[in-house]
This record gives sequence, structure tokens and C-alpha cells, in this order.
Amino acid sequence: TSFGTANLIERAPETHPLTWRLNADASPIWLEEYRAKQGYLGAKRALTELTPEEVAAEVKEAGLKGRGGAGFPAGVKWGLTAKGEGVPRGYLLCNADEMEPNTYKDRLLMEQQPHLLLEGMIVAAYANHSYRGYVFLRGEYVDAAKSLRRAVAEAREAGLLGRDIFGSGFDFDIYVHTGAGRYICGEETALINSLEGRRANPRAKPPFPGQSGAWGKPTVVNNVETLCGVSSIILNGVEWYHGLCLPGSEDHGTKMMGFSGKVKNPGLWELPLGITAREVLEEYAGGMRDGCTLKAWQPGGAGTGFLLPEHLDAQMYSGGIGKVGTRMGTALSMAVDDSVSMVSLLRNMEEFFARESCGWCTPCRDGLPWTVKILRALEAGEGEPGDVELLLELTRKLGPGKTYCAHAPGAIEPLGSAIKYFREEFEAGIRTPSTANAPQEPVGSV
Ligand code: L3W
Repeated sequence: TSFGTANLIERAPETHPLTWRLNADASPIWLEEYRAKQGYLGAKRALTELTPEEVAAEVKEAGLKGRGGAGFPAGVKWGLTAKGEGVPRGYLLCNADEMEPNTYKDRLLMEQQPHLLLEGMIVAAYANHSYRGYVFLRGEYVDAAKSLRRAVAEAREAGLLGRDIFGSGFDFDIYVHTGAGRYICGEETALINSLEGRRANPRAKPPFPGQSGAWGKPTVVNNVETLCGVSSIILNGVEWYHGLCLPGSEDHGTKMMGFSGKVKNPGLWELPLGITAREVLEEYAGGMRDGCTLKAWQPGGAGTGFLLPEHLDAQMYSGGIGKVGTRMGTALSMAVDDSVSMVSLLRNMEEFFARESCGWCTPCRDGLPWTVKILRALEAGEGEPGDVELLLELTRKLGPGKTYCAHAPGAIEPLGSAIKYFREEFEAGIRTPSTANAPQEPVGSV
């Protein structure tokens, strides 16, 4: 695998809550080892010492934000389900459909430390009055499926799942559901449709899943990494959590971060929010490979905008990356070196996004293939005058609020920013009048 190893050994529990337990040889941590390393103590505290509302309040106060890419506060989301007398019991869904290009943080967590996810799910389910949990897992994650299924069996055997967990009267069980390989299933309402056996089209929101989700019940959908962060908050407290990030960061805690591309040491590390992208690139990823110069970078997945080397001093947290013009996304960054054509790169990316569109709404279904058609022409040097303006118009027509879900807005974010910073590369693909009007080869000449 390409997992980084820099902080996978000798990490301190108090500074690396997600990864301190991991073994240097990447062997999975099963129940006995997990329990020997403080495992399930957070869940025990939650279920035996706190009410569901107190658990939700602690997570809200801690400021844990969604780690899948959108950064919505987990405690606020949980607050939606926990309201009312005789709260109806619903579902807790773990979004493990990790298909964002460049992103493989959830895979590491699930393969090597499945009980951390299960523990987080037990706590989240308790706080949300959920009686059943599903891990919606990317189908290609075969090793993660094996790891999770073994962990679920161990937890059931030990009474950590099932009836009356920790003698608290709380019943909860988890099932691992493998998806069939569509990027759109990572959109939470498409995920719900897919889980229900329907076509994976996103649903219009509101209602949000917390109000009406899987099978019409209150449903919480949280990313793997988000859920993995929950038990340490309950075990160590809000004040401890607030001490994890670096000065200047408005977001709390740690985050799995990475750098890929032509860097010396591509990898994945658990780092404090607020670290600069430069430090991740230079100190952890070792800087660019010899002979390669950084031209642009994306902070967190294909759906985030391109930035320039001069933006590397931005702090990695949502507002820090927001200041330089895009979203942090999944925080697994990609370095683009100066041998790469932005037109070819964007053509490749938009082919992916066009292929993965569910086709439900017209702007996304028709607009994304249109960007591909134009980009292919520009790549071949056969673009028409006005093509770059047309691409920019498409970025506006596919932007936020024009479609049911974030797929198309995510798809055009890299395109708009690539044109903003590298417009001349796109313009260079337009046929010049001399090439356009060049005499044609006679057909059938002798
Ligand atoms: C209650 C409200 N809940 C929003 C909830 C909403 C959802 C969460 C985030 O897209 C992004 C996308 C990708 N009351 C609420 C509310 N919520 N308002 O908050 O919602 P939203 O709409 O901001 O985003 P989203 O639809 O969840 C996710 C980007 O992430 N991305 C993709 C990552 C992909 C992976 C992967 O493969 N694993 O992580 C990367 O940047 O482009 O913009 O739960 O219900 N008023």
C-alpha cells in the first residue's frame, strides 16, 4: 500500500487519537489488543455515565466536524434526531464509500483498526437513539470488509453489540453492506437509496436524513473518520480535544492528511488541524521529487479547487483553506508538477465526474459530458474560439444550487480554478485561423 509510515509508530495517545494504536507492520488490531489499548472505554463511559443528550452535547461542544469533505458539525447533525418525546428510533449509517480520487484515509482506518469505527458507531447510535447501524462500504475495499466483519463478530461475541450493551439497556447492532461501485453512493441520500435497494439517485433536501432518512426513519450519516474521532472525545473530554489543533485553527482536533503526486514520500498522516499545507508537503511528504517543480496543488480530493505554490502557507482547516479560495475537502492533497498539462489533467478528471453522474438532473447529466467534449478538443489542439468562455459559463451553470446534490458543483470547482490560474494552457488548445483555414488534403487524389 502507499500508506505513509512517518507517524504510524510511537505515537502518543494524547496527540494522535486516531492512529496511536496502529502497529508499525500495519497488522490489524483485533479486540483483545484494542481493549488493551483503552478500547471501548469511551463507549462504556457514554452508555453507563451519560445520557444520549449529554453525549451529543459533548460532541457538539468539542466541535467535531464531518471528515468526509463537507465539514458539517457532527453534533449539530446529531441534534436533529435527538429531539422530542418518545424519540423514534432510526438508523446510524457510516459512509464508507470512499471513492474520492486521491483519498484512502478511511481504508487505512477500517483495515487496521476496525474496532475504533465500531466503538464510534456505538456512541453515535446511543446519542441518536439508533437501533441499527450499517457500514456502507465501497465494494472494492475487500480487505476492509474482511476486517470489519471479523470485528463485528468479535464485538457481538463480547456483548459489545446486541442487547443491553454494558448493562445500560441500550440495544444496537451493526451490519456491513458493500456497495456496487458508484461514486455517487458517497452522497448521503444516494447512499440511503442504494441501501434501500433503489437506484442511487440523490434525494432533494430538506428533509435532511436526520428528519427522514433510511426507510423514512431519522437517520444519521457520518463518515468513517468522523465516527473514529468520537470515542476519544468522550473518554478524554472536550478540553483535551480543544488542545489538539494548532493556534489559528478555528476547527478542533486532528485530521488524516496526505500528499500524493510526484513528492518524495507520498503518504497519509494524522496531523493537527491548523498545520500549514507547506509543512505537510515539505516535512511529511519530503517535498517534490528531484527534478520536479510544484505547479499547482489540490487540498482535498478531485472536487476541490486548484491552488498555487504561493498558497502553501494556508492552514489546513476549512476556514484556512477557505481564505485562499477553495474547500479543504478530505485533506488528502495532490501535488501537480510542471510536466503535467492542466488541460489533460482536467479532461481526465471531468471524464471521471461525467461517468459518475447519476443522470438525475439535467445540468449535471448534460453539462459534464459537454465539458469533456470541449476539453478533449482543447487537448487535441482543435478547440473553437469561445471554448474557454463556454467552459467558464458551464462552471456557473453547474455551480452550487443548480443541482440536487454536490456532485456537479464539486466537479466544476477544479475546472474553474484551473482556468483561473492556467488560462493560457486552455487558450493554447484553440485552433488558430491559419490551422482552421489550412487547405484540406484532396480526397481521393491520384
Ligand atoms: C441538517 C442542515 N443537516 C447540511 C448535512 C447534510 C450532510 C452534511 C454535509 O457533500 C462534499 C461535496 C464533495 N441541517 C444541513 C445539514 N447538512 N445542511 O451536512 O452536507 P453538504 O450539503 O455540505 O455536503 P455533502 O452533500 O455531504 C460532500 C466533497 O464533500 N468531497 C467529496 C468527498 C468524498 C469522499 C469519499 O469518497 N469518501 O469523502 C470532497 O471535497 O465534493 O462537496 O450530511 O445532510 N441545514
